[in-house]
Amino acid sequence: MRYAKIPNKLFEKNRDKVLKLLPTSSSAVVFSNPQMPRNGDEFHTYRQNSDFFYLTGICQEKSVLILSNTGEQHEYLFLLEAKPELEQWEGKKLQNVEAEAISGMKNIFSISQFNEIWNELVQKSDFLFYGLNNNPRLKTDLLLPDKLFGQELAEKWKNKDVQSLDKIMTECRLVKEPEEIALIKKASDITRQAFFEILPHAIGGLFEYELESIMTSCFIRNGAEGHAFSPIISNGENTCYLHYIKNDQKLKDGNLLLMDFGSEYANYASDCTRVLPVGGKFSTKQKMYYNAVYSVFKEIRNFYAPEKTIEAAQKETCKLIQEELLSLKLISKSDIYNRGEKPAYYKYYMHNISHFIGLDTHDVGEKDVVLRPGMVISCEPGIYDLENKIGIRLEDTLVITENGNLDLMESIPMNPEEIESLMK
Ligand SMILES: [Mn+2]
Repeated sequence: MRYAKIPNKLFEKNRDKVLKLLPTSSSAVVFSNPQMPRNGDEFHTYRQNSDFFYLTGICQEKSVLILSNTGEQHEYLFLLEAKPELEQWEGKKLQNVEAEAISGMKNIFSISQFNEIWNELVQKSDFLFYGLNNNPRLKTDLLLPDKLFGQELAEKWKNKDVQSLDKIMTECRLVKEPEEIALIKKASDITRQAFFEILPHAIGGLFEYELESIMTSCFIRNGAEGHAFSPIISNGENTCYLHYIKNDQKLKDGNLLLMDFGSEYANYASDCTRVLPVGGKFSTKQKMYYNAVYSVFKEIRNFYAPEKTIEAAQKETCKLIQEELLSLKLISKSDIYNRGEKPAYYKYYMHNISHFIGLDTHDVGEKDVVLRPGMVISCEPGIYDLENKIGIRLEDTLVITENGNLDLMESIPMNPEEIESLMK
């Protein structure tokens, strides 16, 4: 592990939360992520299934967790056998005693015993749950093993109630424990360091990917796994393309540089966006746009508090952005009244203000979830004007607190004057 050991109390708490939400006479199975093929005989760098990590802290492939309330024993962990002939090539695999220290689970078996134990538990259960990444934004044609297993369960056990575990997992993962917030803070601090390392390199002539390499180096050097998501490093016109990730253009003095990036530490994400003037000085027009987004950011950040929703924040943001667009003379009052299919602001602001952040950058939870202390969200207003090659988005990672929120990225400079003076 590259990260400091996480107290296994966290994973115990997490399992208890899920067990409490399971109806009487339930057994639930969660699989580790499969190794995803890359090309040739290579796999992509392994990343654990977020639900599996949340419940076990185990980052090894071919692992399975069962949670069941049908008998004395509530937890079963299955691991691949650490055979010398496998370890010769792949390095040491987890021993039971190590897996116990990580997860806090004592009831550990070989993966070869899974079918037998699962089938016994099924006999005693009325409800069967299978782990499934049901993120509504995930679009894939791949038939993933957890989905396949769920289909098989439903076909095989017609007399049982077979369900996906995702609603229960969402409910549990939405509110972060203090240990989780500490990990997101650590990821945010590493992201902050990368910002400062990049600052002197935001100069014409360098390529966007050279800045990416500084980021990557800073992340890895500080114990992060790497990027929580493919970083967006764009300058000029490309700042207006929301998910531009090619990062292959040359920086040009006088352009804006937009960086949407974040490190992933112990599988926890951070998410930050900053905009710099390439060469160190914003033009008058760029600064007008920048200040428009900056003032929306400051106002909407104060909106986040318990009982609010992302949906409500979105409405509020759109109102604020509309006002700014009127001041910038990008839209007129008559554009607002004579709107077409989309409101007038939509041409310049077309995305959501927030998403939840946790083990996934776009973490579980929908826009109508009522915010509670311990939830972690992004705040990211933007204005994109392709004609002027000005794309500005400003984004921090926030923790909802009893009285409002805590901005984990407050110390990453956002004030345009401060940015200019740092770049001198
Ligand atoms: Mn974001």
